[in-house]
Amino acid sequence: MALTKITKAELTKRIKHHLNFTLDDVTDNQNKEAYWKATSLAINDIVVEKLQATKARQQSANARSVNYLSLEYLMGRMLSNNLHNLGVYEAAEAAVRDLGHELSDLCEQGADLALGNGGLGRLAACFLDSLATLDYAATGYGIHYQHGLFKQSFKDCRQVEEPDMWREFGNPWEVCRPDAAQTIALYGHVKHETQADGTVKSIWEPKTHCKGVPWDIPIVGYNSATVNVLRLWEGTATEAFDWDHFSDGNYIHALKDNVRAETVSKVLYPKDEHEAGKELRFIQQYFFCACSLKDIIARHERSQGIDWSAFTDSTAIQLNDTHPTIAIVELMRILLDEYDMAWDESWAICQKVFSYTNHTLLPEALEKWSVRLFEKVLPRHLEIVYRINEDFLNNEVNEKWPHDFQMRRKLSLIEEGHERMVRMAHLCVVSAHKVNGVAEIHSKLVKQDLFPEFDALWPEKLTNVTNGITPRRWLKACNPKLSKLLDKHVNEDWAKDLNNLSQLVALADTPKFQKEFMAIKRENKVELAKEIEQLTGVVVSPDAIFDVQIKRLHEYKRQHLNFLHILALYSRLLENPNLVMQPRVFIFGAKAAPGYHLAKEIIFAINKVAEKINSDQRIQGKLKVVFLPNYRISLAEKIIPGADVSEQISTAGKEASGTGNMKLALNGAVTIGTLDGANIEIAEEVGNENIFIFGNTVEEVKAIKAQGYNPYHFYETNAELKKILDWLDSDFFTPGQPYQLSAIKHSLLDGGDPYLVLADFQSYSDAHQALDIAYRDQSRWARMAILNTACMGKFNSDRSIQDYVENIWHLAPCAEK
Ligand code: 26V
Repeated sequence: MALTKITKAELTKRIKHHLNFTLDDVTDNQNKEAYWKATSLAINDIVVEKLQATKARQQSANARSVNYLSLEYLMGRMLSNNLHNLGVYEAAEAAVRDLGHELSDLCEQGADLALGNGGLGRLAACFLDSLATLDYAATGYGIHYQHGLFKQSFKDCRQVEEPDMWREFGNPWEVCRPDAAQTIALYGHVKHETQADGTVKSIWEPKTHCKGVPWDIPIVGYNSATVNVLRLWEGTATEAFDWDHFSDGNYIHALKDNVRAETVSKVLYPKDEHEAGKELRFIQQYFFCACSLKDIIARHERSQGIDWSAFTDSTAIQLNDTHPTIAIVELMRILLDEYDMAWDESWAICQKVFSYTNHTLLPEALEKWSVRLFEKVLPRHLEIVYRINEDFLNNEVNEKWPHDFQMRRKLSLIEEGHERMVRMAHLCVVSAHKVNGVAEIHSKLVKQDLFPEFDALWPEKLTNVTNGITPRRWLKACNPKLSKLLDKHVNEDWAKDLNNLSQLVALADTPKFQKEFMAIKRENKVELAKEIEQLTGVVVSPDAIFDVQIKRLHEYKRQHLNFLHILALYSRLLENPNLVMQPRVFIFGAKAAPGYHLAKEIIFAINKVAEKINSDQRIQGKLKVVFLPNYRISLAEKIIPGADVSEQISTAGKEASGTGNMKLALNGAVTIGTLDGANIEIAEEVGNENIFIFGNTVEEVKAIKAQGYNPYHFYETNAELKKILDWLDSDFFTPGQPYQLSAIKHSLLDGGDPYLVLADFQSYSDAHQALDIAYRDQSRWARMAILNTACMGKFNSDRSIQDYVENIWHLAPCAEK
């Protein structure tokens, strides 16, 4: 029963049941919220049945499973996705219509689960979808943050942050499981006891404890029998703690402890400049790793008893970036201290179980924690880290590079300096059996530039798994019109095997198909234009090119390069109002980390410039700029189907992969991008004539930096660039208040332009000109757009998961017989 069979009548009955008995809310027929909830609860009943069957099947098969440890999951909304994956969307649509509602409206209700910052968190969500779709036994582990990523609005063109209140109206999909709560220890000190045999045993005497209560969210596979679980831990005080104080009559004190324990899962940290030193973040990491490991071990024990040799057969643990690295040390501690296992045996188990994905090369983003903090919060774990380091340096490093002090210093898990730091990535690479990057170029740079010595030590360890996206959410559910067209022209189920879209290649030159394809793009643009007007008040024409840059705001992603090009276009239009060009709408969506000053200045500058350009009659509506507030999954789902152009313009070598690039191309947007991250593989798939590549390559970037880069050279030799940069110092966009936009100019010239914005400007501008010409040839553009959709098969996250399964996790599917 891969596809759930349920009739409209049955669904109607179940929805009514929940309206009556769960929500006690039948009076207001217009209450969309109530109908959304009742529909979700009705669907969840089906999901839970499948979940129970999945558990039983996986248990009886003794299925080897992967445990995905991630501090972030960007799940978005769940109703539409679950309906599509169950194959009951149409039935639900009919049922809901009978009750007086449009299902698409109800699918817009409910919180958008934003328990993550960006690409890394969304990747985790896509991977869970694919794991269930391919019938693999898998559990996602993370934190049940009370507040996810902040809500963004603009006030006087500046970003304002407000707390995300996603739990305000409840989440019909999740269920609390107090029976599976875990208690973990923190702080305190280590006692050393000499044993009868003369060995010394370390005994951790913690100062405090914290309880983790799990919330389970079901993960429904597409057209499969599997429903897996995402288990998110919430922090609470332990009962023992509470009752002690309570019986003292010290109720207030007891509550205070409660508050402290709850702080652990209070808020998701936004990607910020300085993460080191944040004790709470470190505790969050340990809290969820320790709870998850106890849960994994308990699950193993339930099925196979305490058999550690079987443990490595049944369990794989994937670390999503270095954030859950402490899990490695925690498993060592459990084996050594709680199960009295020998060091070598414990170490062998850890190495077999763990693997690690690297998601960034940016030096400032590579996690380090101070030895001081480690010692304070997890004193026993620090001892273990020291021992791992000692063994590594004295054995592996010393054998390969005997008495090479420099090499020891370079590879050590401990960075020496005025503050000694634990290098989490080194700890991962030393401990894991596989380390992967997330796109070909990124993995190559991980080997060559980031960890060349580790690669020399263990040539098989470092590998690549190119990222992917789930075509269920990112095409089937978010772009129903295009989906219907694909259903008509593609023989097999493309949402299961995206490679089937290659059948469209044969149609790319057919005028009739081109017309159908572009008519849908236009309808989607009309929808998007409405959304834009609603969100910003700006009216845009669907005949313009919709040029989209949606991603976190960061200098390396170069929203300011896009911004400079907009200024150049504006300048050209002012100089020549009759300039022949297709009208263009530049659409931005991005949140800046609250502490990232320049990123916020870039948002301000784009909004300020947008104000002037959008109301300038002289340019006859040829140029519009909109910055959509509160970019998140549900907004992405509206923007992507209506995009013509996808901006993927990071400095070569900086964007590990990117996944927005894949989502936009899949929906028929043409990429303008650098040879960076997955753009390179996208170009390989679609062909160079169907993508606009510009800018310096990784090698050229390196050469420019090695020579000593001088941004002033471009300022002084490019008159247009000089003019627009000088605008930023004037009051042209901020009447009466000059210098308000100067921060960008300053960072590009005197700040040294670390991301080579000026070096790539001309090439970017030329690529845009070529793009404009291509767009005006409607049939040529239609062909490009179709081929982009047709050639995205490789970027199905099912393919990524299959790569992980074959090269790293070694799972077998556990499907229904
Ligand atoms: C972390 C930080 C931390 C502090 C300073 C600024 C900064 C900038 C970037 C990061 C990256 C964190 C890891 C991450 O989210 N990487 C993203 O992972 C995606 C999924 O693999 C990938 O597509 C993106 O290219 C990559 O940036």
